Amino acid sequence: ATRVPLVAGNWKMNFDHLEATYFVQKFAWLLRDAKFDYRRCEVSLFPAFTALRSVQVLVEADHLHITYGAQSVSVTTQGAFTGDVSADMLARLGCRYVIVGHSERRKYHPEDDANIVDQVRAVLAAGMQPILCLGESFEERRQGIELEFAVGQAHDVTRDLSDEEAARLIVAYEPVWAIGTGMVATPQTAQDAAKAIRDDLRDTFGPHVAEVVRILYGGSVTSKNCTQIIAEPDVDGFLIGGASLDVEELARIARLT
Ligand code: G2H
Repeated sequence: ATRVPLVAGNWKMNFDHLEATYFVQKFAWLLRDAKFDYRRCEVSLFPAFTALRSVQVLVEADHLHITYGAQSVSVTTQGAFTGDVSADMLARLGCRYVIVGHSERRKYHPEDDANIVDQVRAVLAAGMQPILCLGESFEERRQGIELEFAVGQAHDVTRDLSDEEAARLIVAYEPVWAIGTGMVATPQTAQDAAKAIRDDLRDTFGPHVAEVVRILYGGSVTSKNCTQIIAEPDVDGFLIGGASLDVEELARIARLT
């Protein structure tokens, strides 16, 4: 496959704009020292809204090859929506991606599949790419229905997209039981889910979309487990939470991916 792997650091609600600036500078130095090839593997950071402008200024001033995006987005374009941030605002900050439907958003905010579909549409309409997060909880896994569940989530959110829109998707398979728990999925589990999701994309949109869409694994990824998981043919990178807060660890994962 010609898919360039993506290492995405989801900082969640960590790092203010000064900490983010310091992190990005150090991260860029570490990768430069390691002669990191950004064409071989893309690295992307997901700061809080308050740090995005600082990251943009630094990336542009220093001509960094790091991409970045936001962790969520409003489904509306403008107006009386106190506390929300629109997709156009994010696009103007140079965001390439927006994480959509992370399990923490589904849990702590009223984000259901309908809202997530609208976020995906808003991100695409603003010229960015959604990183659609999904994955089963422990209960579905216990019942043995984890693949149907994850594929169903992907299918329900994406089925009404055009082929052109679907080709710009990124999917992050993040089993809820693996998020922040230290219980990483086995490489085979990650591969099985990624393959099932890719097969469904092929059935819905055809071989081109199935070939180009990157499918990430997320959930307790570290430099100790990333090498085995990325060796799987349908896993195209990682969405990394806890380990992305340690700059040396994130640089290590990028080098190993
Ligand atoms: C899953 C992941 C990042 P962590 O939420 O999206 O977090 O790597 O801490 O499990």
